[in-house]
Amino acid sequence: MKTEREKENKKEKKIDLSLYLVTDRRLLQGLSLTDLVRKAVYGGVTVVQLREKECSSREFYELALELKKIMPTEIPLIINDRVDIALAVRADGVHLGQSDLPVKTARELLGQEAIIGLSVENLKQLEEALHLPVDYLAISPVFPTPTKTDFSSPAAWGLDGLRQARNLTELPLVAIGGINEENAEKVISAGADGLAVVSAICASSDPEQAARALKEKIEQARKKKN
Ligand code: TZP
Ligand code: MG
Repeated sequence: MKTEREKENKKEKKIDLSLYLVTDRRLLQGLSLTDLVRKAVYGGVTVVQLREKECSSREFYELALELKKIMPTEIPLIINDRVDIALAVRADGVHLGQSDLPVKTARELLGQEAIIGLSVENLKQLEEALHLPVDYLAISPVFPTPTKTDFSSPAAWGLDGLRQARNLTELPLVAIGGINEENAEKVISAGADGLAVVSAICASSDPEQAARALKEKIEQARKKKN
């Protein structure tokens, strides 16, 4: 059953979460961040999240401004963790983890229009999130991944966990962690509304083609479902 909060959120925005790029400059194969994002957008990504774990606030801010300049307005720019940066650059939204600012505080600061996503690492966090003013949840990590290892829960969700999450909520779900061309269809078939990837696009020598191939898998999986 949908909570009042879920109903409210559903009414508010339509976000295409199909192919959600999470950036990591450390993995780029000789491209600048803006070139990576340009190519990924040509290849079909539908959301871009700027994720920076090591740089100064000033650098984060400037990178976000650069991305905003080159991204088509219909592709949302989401800032990882930092509500202040999202506000400063007027990004489309923020993606929060369990140890970032509380979702309610972020919502108060960013307003109703902003897109707010939250990573959930286990069922307890998912159940708690159903009462929060979020627009989507990231099921994190769906598979183990070397790209991020500091999870509070020891086990990855797996496809069964993702199916279980799907049965508990109608909130949009993005799966993240270890997703690639090989497993993309299975992840969509298990109930994800979208795939969030870091290395499958950032570490590719051809990010445009990598995005296109993932997008095709998503479309194929959706066709099989219907
Ligand atoms: N959050 C959960 S898993 C992850 C993040 C940022 C990293 C995913 O990276 P990859 O390379 O797509 O497995
Ligand atoms: Mg975070």
